[in-house]
Amino acid sequence: MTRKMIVAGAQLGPIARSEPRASAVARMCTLMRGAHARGAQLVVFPELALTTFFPRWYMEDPAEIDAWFETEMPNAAVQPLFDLSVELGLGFHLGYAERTAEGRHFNTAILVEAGRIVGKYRKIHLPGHRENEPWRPFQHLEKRYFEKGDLGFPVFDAFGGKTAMCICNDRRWPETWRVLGLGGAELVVLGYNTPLHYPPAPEHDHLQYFHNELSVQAGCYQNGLWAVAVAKAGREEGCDLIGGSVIVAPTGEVVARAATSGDELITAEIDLDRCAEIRANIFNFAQHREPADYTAITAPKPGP
Ligand code: CDT
Repeated sequence: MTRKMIVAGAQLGPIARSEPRASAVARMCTLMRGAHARGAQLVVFPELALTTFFPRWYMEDPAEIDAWFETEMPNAAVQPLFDLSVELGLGFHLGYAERTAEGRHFNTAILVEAGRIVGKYRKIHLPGHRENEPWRPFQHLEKRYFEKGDLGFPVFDAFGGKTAMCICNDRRWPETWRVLGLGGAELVVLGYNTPLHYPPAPEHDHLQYFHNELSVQAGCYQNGLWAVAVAKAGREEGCDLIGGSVIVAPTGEVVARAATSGDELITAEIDLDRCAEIRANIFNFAQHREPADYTAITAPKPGP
């Protein structure tokens, strides 16, 4: 049986603070229909895809904060995505803010096959800060609004292979990719919201697109897997978010790249069997890894 399939990245342009979920979902449904027309079996949406990137604002009122979170998945607002998944036989990956029944808050992503949730991940590397920092032109308060994910880095039997997720800042960490690679992942899907301007080190602003591709390409090559990395892009509430959504092969080569900062589909045919080109050779973990010399990687981190 062939392990080839067409995957799509559904980049989203800006979502306004006032834009209702129904509007974002309608845009996503249009992209799903486009992906289906191109023969895709899986479409990947960005991180926190249902709303504007709300961690850019400092909030104290719990009710105001909770309004950005989903308490059920699926729910009425996102049901059209699930219905379309069944109608088109098209799976999807969706990032959203999750509030659990116990009142815990996570930056979450799911995998949906034929309208059914088959995988869930909660973001582990939470960037930014906890308190208001008025010197910044915009905040990045993920450490305030989310708990660190508690599901580890799971790998799922989905879409005909071993499929896994990470979210935005996770992609910059080699540990993310290596743990997923060790778990057997053949395809990693991820969404991101990456501002063009990084207030603590603005001298790196011109490198944002480069660092995105560098991270994803290295993760793919060094672990012999495919990735679909998808942006929320464009000028959102005065904050420029990079686009640059990409599909990357196990060789590290970019096989599809977005050209705009708006709603845009990218697609590629991927062959999961190509992971072996790397895994049976240069990065044959069983033959060549030396974990006894890597203990510093898992040593407890020093205090803050
Ligand atoms: N969403 C997210 O994780 N964004 C970060 C921005 C840089 S850290 C403030 C990223 O790694 O792209």
